[in-house]
Amino acid sequence: MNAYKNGVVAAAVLMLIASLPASAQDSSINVQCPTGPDHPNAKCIHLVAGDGMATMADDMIDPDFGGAGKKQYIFSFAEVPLPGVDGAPTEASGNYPAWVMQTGMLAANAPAPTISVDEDDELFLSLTNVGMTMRPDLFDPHTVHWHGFPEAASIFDGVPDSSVSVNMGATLTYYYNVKDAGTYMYHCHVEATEHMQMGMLGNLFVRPRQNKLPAQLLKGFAHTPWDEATKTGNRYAYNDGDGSTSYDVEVPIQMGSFDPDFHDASLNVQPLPFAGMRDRYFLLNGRGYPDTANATVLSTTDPLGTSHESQPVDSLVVADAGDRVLLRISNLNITEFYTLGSNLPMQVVALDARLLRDGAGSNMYYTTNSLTLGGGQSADVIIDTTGLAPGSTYFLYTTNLDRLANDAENFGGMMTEVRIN
Ligand SMILES: [Cu+2]
Repeated sequence: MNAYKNGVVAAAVLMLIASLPASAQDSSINVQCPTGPDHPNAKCIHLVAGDGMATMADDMIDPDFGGAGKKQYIFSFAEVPLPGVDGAPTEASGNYPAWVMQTGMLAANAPAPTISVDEDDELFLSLTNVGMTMRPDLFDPHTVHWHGFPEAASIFDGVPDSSVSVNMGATLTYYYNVKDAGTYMYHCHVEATEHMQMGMLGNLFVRPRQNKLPAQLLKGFAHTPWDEATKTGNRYAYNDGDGSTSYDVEVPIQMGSFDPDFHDASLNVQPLPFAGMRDRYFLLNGRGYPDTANATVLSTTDPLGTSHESQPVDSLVVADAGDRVLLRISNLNITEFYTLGSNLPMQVVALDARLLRDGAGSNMYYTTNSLTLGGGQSADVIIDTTGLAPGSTYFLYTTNLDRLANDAENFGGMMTEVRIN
């Protein structure tokens, strides 16, 4: 290209930049959220990636942080409002990028915010890396990797070898054209062993288009479409065609665990004990029992004195007798297999986001009292509470009994309650 052409291209690029809105021009912290007839099912989410603190379910009191429960240093994601929503500044004000950095610092959640989308949605997921406040020596990028999910393009897969990662102070908007219903999970894939042990793990659900089907009989099952406003109608885990995955109550159950020595080494800028990794806090959705059965959001005060909602997702199952409870179970642990057991029969209708059907379309569902998943696996389980006595309580618990513990304290860990109203 000759010098004249270079000059023309440079001028054209300058004109293009000059025509962009001020916020996009001034900052790499922004969201893309298209509207209009080309994107009737667009859904936009803004996640930040960084660090934070979470509270474990033991009685340990750390003099540096106060309050009962070991304060665990984590890396993870948090959701921040879109521009102009819920008190966030508009992009036109020019204040949104600074607000995102302020709001996102030390705001990490365990687990990462639950993402639930409908089949046929277009998801525009903007990820901003706000850096690790307690580890300013780290320059780690982050990504979002949807585990086992068909992608629109490999650049949105989040595996750093084959797609781009998001550096500090930068944003990437991931695009997903959501096609297959199921129970998935997501995590950061940068330095995956470290970032996943540190907590960059979240629940991800895709709800089937069968929920929106006009009222009709599905092989004898009387279907009415789900209405989110009135919470009436039928909902399903999958496009089953026969109502066999319908449910009344939906509960995410992400099994996991933390090695406090690894997290403390990270907070204290020490060599990380990869080879000696040994998890001692056993968790459902980032909490040990009895916190798993606490229906409130858990908050943790960060080392700078600000309280953040650190563990928003409880695992308490509350149902009326006769309800069908859908457990969306996953394991994203990097070292351990986990077994979840119950004295209630659990009907497994799907594994790894695939409905259990044989080649002839017959149901291959099975009923069990224990389910074992390795890291990266998921299962959809339905518990039918017909006939259970109102006021009774049942348990979901790991049958690896040494994991019913919060570090050194027994009678905790990977367990939660099923309460019948
Ligand atoms: Cu990461």
